[in-house]
Order: sequence, then C-alpha cells, then structure tokens
Amino acid sequence: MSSATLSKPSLGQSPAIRTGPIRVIATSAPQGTDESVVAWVDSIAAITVPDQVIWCDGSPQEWDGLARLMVTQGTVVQLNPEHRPYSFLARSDPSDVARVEDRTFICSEDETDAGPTNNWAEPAQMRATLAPLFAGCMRGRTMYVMPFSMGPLGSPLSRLGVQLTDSPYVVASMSVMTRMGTSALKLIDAATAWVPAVHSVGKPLAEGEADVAWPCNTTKYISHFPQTREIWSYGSAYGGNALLAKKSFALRIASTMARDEGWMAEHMLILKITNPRGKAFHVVAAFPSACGKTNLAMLKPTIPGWTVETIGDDIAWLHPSADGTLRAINPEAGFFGVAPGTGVSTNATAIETVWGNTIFTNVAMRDDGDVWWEGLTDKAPDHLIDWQGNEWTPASGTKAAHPNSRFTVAAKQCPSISDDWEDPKGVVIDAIIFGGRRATNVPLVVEARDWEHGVYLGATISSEKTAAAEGTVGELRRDPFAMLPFCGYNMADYWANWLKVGQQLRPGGRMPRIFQVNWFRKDENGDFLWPGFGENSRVLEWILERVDGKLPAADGPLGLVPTAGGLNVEGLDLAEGDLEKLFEVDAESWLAEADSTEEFFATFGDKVPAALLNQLTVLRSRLS
Ligand code: OXD
Ligand code: MN
Repeated sequence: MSSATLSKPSLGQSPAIRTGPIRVIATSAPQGTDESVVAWVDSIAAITVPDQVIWCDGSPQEWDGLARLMVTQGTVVQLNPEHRPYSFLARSDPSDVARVEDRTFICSEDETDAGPTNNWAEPAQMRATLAPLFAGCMRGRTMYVMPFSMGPLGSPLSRLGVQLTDSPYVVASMSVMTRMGTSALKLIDAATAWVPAVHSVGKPLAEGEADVAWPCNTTKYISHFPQTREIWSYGSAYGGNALLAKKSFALRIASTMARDEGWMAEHMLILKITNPRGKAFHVVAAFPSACGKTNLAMLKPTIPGWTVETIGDDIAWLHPSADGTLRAINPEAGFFGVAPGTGVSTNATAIETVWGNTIFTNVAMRDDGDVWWEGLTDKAPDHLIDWQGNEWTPASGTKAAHPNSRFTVAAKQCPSISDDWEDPKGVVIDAIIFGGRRATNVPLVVEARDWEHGVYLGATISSEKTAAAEGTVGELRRDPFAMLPFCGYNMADYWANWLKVGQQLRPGGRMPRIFQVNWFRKDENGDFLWPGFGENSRVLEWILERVDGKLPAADGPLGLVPTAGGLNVEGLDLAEGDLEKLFEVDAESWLAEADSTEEFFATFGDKVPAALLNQLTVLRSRLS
C-alpha cells in the first residue's frame, strides 16, 4: 500500500515548519504568576543551574520554535510533508526506549504504604540520593517551565501541575498530551493545590561541549513522593519516565489524591457507545498492556446500528457525584500510542488520526520520507531506515521499528473523538470492563453479580505473557485493575478504596455494572476462538443490552453469562462448538486459580479487604 493512501491530505495545514519570526520568549514568570510557583521554580533553578529558564505558554509559535530547535539539534527529523504534514520522527538513544519499572520508586514514609507491588524507598534517603544527581544537572541547557491541567481547564474534576524539564522533546510532547501553558498557569492561585514535577535528562553540558541528539543518563530514577505529591525524574527522556503528567501524575500521584479525596484514578480507556435505538452509554475499560486497548478505544463496530466514539485511550479519573452516579474525565489531551500492530486493517481510526501533526518516536522511515512500522501494512517496504538510523530491508532479520515505538498526537485529531470528551462535568459511566489476555479459563464475557464481585474481578486480573515480553510464554502476570506499575500506594488499600467508592454510588440507580471480558481464549490447537477487533462490538452489545435491561442472563459459577442465543453471533463464522468453548468453566483449573489468588492475596497480609476474601470463598463454593 502506498503511503499516500495512509495519510489524509493536509487541510490548510502548513506543510513545513513555519518560518515567521521567533516569538518573544518569556524568560521570567508571566505577570500574575502565583508566588508559590515562582518560588519553587527559582529554588529548582538554583539547584539545577540551567543557562536560562523559559516559561512555556503552550502556543503554536512556541511549538514551532521547539520543532526548529529539535531539527537543528538532530533530536528529530521532519517527515516528508506531502505524506505526513507537520510531523516529526525522533530516534531515542537505544538504551532509553521504555518505562523503567525497576527504576520507579514510591517514596512513602512507611514501607507498607507502598505495598508489595511497588519499589519502595525511604523519602529522606531518596532525597539524599537525588540531591547530588540534580545538583547542576541542567548546566548548559534551558529549563522549561510547563504549567498544565490534567482534565478540561477549570473543571472541578481536573487537577493542576507544573513540570520543569531540560528536554525540548518533552516540552513538545507534553504540549500535545496535556493542556499546557498560560491558561493552566492562570488557574493557579494561593488557594490551589498543584503537583510539582522535576525532570532532567541528567546530562549537563560542560563549556563548549557539543550536545547529542538524545541526551539521557544510564542512571535513572523515577521517584514519587505521595505525601508531598512530588515527582522527581532523572536520566530518561522517554514516555512515561519523562512525560510526568501521564503515568507519574495521572495514575501514581493521582491515585493517592483520589484515595484521600474519595475518587479513583484508573488505567482505563473511556468510550461513548450508541445503540440502534439512539440511546447513548459510557463505558470505561481496564486492560494490561498488549491487550488491544487502543484498538478498543477506536473500535469500528461490525454490527449494524451501533456507533462507538472515543473519549480516552489510557487514563480515566472516576468521581462519584452527588446524584449517585460515577462520572469520568479523560485527564489527557493526546494519545501516546504504541505504533507496531496498529494498522489499516486492525485500527484504521488510529491510522487516520496520525495523518499529520504527529511526533513519531523510534519507528522506521521510508525512502519517501514517511514512516513505517511492523503491522502498519501487511507487506514491509523493500527498503527502510530502521529506528536506530540503519539501513534495513526485509532480509535484515530485525524489527524496523522498536516494539515500543510510539505516536504522539492530539486527541482532537481522532475522527472517532466524541463530542462530550471534554465535558467539564465528566460523563456518567454505565459499565466498567476488566480484561486480560487469557488463552484458557476466562470466558468471553461475564457480568459481576454486584459491585463487590466486580471489585474481585478487577483485583484478580491477570494476563499471559506474550513472546515479546520477558519470562515464560503463557506464564500469568497478576495485574490488578491493570494498575500493577501505576498504583501510588498499597494495592490492597486501593481495593478498599474501590469498595468505599462503590458504597457512595446509589444501588439500583445508574450505578455502573461491572463486566470481565477475554478476547484471547484459544482452542486445543492454539487458535483463537473469537475473531476480536470490530467483532468485539457484539460483546459490547450484550453488555449494554444487559445494562439497558433488555436481556436476561444465566447465573454461572463465575458470574452472569449470556443465555442461549443471548450473544449476537449472527453472520459470524464460528466453528461448531466454539461458542460453548468460549464460555466453558473447568472447575478443576478454576479451583487451582482460586488457590493462586489466595497466595497472591496473602502477599498483602491483613490489608486485603474482607469483602474480597469473602468473594474467594463464594467462588470456591460455587465451583464445588
Ligand atoms: C502505556 C502503558 O504506555 O500502559 O500506556 O505502558
Ligand atoms: Mn497505559
């Protein structure tokens, strides 16, 4: 397929970097900036000693300036504007390509507050470790001040932060991923809480020293201080390690704010789904990585009459509101999506979204100056420049794009973005879905009997490791609520928070119903039983017809499942007996799974909520 058919023609968008005069840069705080922000920025500049400090305004002119600077420094190359208008390709240092979970720390005063699933470090000790690293770490560089809002500007459900960074790539990315700039800064006054986040690539430049295209450091610390709500990140410029608004703030720190304030910060996509009767629902869904979350966020239904619109692809903040409903906002403003596996046949909407105005990182470059990655098209081009800048042909035997290569693009550019995606009140959630990649055991869809059972389903999410991941293929990784690397406090206390929030929602009203799905069950030959992708709309149909009271369900040992004929499989090419296999419950393997859950719960000691232990007892008795 030619790249011309992959990209939309530019709609009045300048095909090249604009060449007007560089705007006047704010090297001192804009007038009216709250004293707390000024004092903090000054204090960090005194430690990190940058050559200059720039206060970001979030304007397109500022973005242009950053793009020009990054092109000059070799951090990015501009893609051919005929194919990919106003888009750039960054190649990171090969040692800086992903989130570093083993260098990510939760520095709570008390070790038990971090819990067994986090790396804990004593706060004073971490501060002592970081102090010499941050001392003078921005020498020879510019320190950028980025005020940002997570969530729509001014929404009572949004929260504010200020990130400092010495990486122009991080500024350009944060300006896509968040509402960044002067309008966010204006919302901070003496009474406003805001999260301070300090980021450095950890590569100061000596007098006259030439810079490298992707500065970073082999020493890395992604440190969170939940008590003081601070983030300190050192040594990486990649993704969640450096765009601190995302995993660090919107999940790790926000989950602790949410616990204290009575809401929930979740690793979930948000959808608006409209049925053929014109009734709209909102759904959130949590999946561990490599389970097709972006594909679901941009799903094109195969069943007639249903429409799916996107509100968020990664993070949802869920607030119980006074009317007893659960309201969700997407705190982010952009998508930082994994490129490989995103293709014309698997996620056409994502491909349309990245038609232009996109930063690509670690994908391959075509000879015509456009991008390529594994899975974009069925056939690889005959020649590429790979993610490390080397010549590549299909005979090279290596991946042309890094498996964790990404696109960074504004959410508003997504053709399926919903008109209520920025509703400051949030959208009322009707259903919560938990999923994982399970070749065995877990049925295609199960409905929780009640909130507590639903919390048990979330707490026991596990996903099989794929060949791409470290470890034994098929080995189960427990990933409760898909939050394993993202919960800023003890996971068992987090389960207790879910139970507590549930009590605030009005039962029998519009309390969201909870479901578990598994698109990945295989038959005895190792073939997938369910076609997945757009056909997953059939499962969404069952879920929402249940929510709408239009369908009965059968009570099974694991929860409520479709009655015979309840799941719409009309026109699907399922082999004889496959539907039964998709819902088969093998008591013996489920009893073994219950034992493994008991062991997992035991790692949290006496913090596990009694309601979840009770669910385990109920499961065992229903199985036997
Ligand atoms: C992500 C992740 O990048 O979950 O969204 O790792
Ligand atoms: Mn994620």
